[in-house]
Amino acid sequence: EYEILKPEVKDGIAVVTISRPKALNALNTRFFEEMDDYIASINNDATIKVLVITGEGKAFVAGADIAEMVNKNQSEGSAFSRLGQATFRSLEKLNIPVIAAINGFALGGGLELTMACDFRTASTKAKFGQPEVNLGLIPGYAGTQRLSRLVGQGDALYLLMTADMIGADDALRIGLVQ
Ligand code: DAK
Repeated sequence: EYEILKPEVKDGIAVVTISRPKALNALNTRFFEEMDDYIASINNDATIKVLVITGEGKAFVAGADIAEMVNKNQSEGSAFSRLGQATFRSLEKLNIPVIAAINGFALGGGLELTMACDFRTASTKAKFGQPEVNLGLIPGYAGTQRLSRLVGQGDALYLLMTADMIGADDALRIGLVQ
């Protein structure tokens, strides 16, 4: 039983909706546990040919769950970071195409999640950013690495160091979305 993920399958296409709209689908420990389980189930199902990931409401994912992170000490923070890195690595290694269907805010850990997918598609309402620096953090889930590979070092540093949010047109222009 998932609390956060809403999975569906139709004609070999799996669509999983991240559904915690009251917190703009922010990523907490429960999300990573459910996503690990879900990825394993997709891996074991040869009838599924494509996976689409999207978010419910006005956000795709507005980042890691700040309310959960704020109480962590150094070793707990480190474990939370490694947990997300492992989940996103498993997603990246899935042997079917994975598409992020970005319906709204994709910030921080949310943008990192999209970058572990093979393709990113965006609605005109989508907003992208790496605002970790505003919290005194750097991205915890390998976003620094994936972002610079996708868009080049200049635009990656711009997003990481300014925390600016960009819209879908600019994301398309810099090659962040297809
Ligand atoms: N976490 C938890 N709750 C969040 C959230 C988040 N990231 N983003 C939004 N929410 C909650 C809000 O607190 C609010 O809850 P209530 O007050 O209603 O209870 C609800 O979602 C609706 O949000 P807003 O009222 O703020 O909605 P608006 O449309 O006015 O604004 C916004 C939307 C996306 C501009 C705004 O919510 C916002 O700025 N959100 C925070 C964005 C953000 O800073 N995200 C975090 C990025 S940092 C690491 C591990 C992980 C990470 C880094 C390091 N290590 C352990 C090393 C990852 C970091 C990040 O992802």
